[in-house]
Amino acid sequence: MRKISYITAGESHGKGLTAIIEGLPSGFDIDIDRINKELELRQMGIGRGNRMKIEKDKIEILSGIIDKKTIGSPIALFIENKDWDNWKDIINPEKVLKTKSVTQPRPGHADLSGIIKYNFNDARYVLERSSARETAIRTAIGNICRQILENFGINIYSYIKIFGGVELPDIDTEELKEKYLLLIKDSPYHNIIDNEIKEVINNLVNHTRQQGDTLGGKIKLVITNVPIGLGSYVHWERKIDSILAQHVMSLQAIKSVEIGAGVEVANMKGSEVHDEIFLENGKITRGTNNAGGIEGGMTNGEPIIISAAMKPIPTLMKPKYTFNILTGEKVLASTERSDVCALKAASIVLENIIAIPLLDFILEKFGGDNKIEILKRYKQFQEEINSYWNDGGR
Ligand code: EPS
Repeated sequence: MRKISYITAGESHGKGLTAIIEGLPSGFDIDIDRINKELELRQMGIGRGNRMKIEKDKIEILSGIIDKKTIGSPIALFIENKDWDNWKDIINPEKVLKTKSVTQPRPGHADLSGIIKYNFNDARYVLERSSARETAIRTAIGNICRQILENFGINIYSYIKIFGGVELPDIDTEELKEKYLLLIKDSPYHNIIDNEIKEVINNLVNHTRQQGDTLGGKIKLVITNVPIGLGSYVHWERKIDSILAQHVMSLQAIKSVEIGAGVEVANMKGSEVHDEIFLENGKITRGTNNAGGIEGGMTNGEPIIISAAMKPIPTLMKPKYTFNILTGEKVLASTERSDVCALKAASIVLENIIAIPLLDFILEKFGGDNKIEILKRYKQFQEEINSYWNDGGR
């Protein structure tokens, strides 16, 4: 990242989660209720477990925002873990206490490589930080960036494309924009609107829970009104697709990231993949968007489309085989209270965290320390782009 930096800290059952974000310009309105709304949405969704009945995530802003506006200083954030009340005699930085040991590393989890890497004899120390609880604070950071991006007209949507192997229809961008706030965002089923499919999904989740198993899926992100030319083809670490992919891949349990037609391009001919370019009334348009809004490491003005596959959560109530790290004997993996599926949560997290690198690219291109100068440059750029072709081209 070129302009923004951030760091998060906090354990899943520790006192809370914290973060500092640095590099944001001054003068942008930040609505705290909107951050809290995203935190609430992140906690819901079909397939979530009992932890979500304990937590009621609320953001505390410790610095960097005054009178509901960014002031250019680092923003420090905190979210309390309500569950810490039940854990303070187990996990506590000030006392040496008996930990709730995890010695039977779960296949698919960070447990085993984590204990080897950090020389622990208890995977508790690993899972406390590798837990997706950390995504609460990243959602808050992301939402601050997302609120700033909205000043540039950029909006971010998501929908579930595969829920535990059940393929759901693609949603056209215009339809998504229309239905999103009304039908999708507040629903624990996200874009599963059809009652029959809801029932299928409910049965699937209940059955999977009874079986002690878990489910994954695929999420699509759609980002609209992105200006042409964010990122660059000139050097590998400036390609916007590589940076966006890194952010998506950094979300716990994500195993693949695709842009536009993604893996399907392997089965298509060039004539099928590449989106034709039209100039209509001075505006550039494309017939299709297989490129997912990115060509040559740069945005091309079409919506950015990103798909992410989430693996099923590795904590299985009917566990798989592993070995005990203290005795070496073959045993079943440790079990802990967990979720059956967290696809809605992951959708909300992705919508917000993708705003962090996007804002970074906006700040790189349009620069400045405060809202007025950045928006002025952005407006001037848009006016110039729009007038190129009306004036008969370059
Ligand atoms: C998680 C396990 C569960 C989830 C948790 C992520 O927590 P617990 O072990 O306390 O039941 O609920 O997600 C959250 C706490 C959250 O806020 O999203 C894991 O192992 O990753």
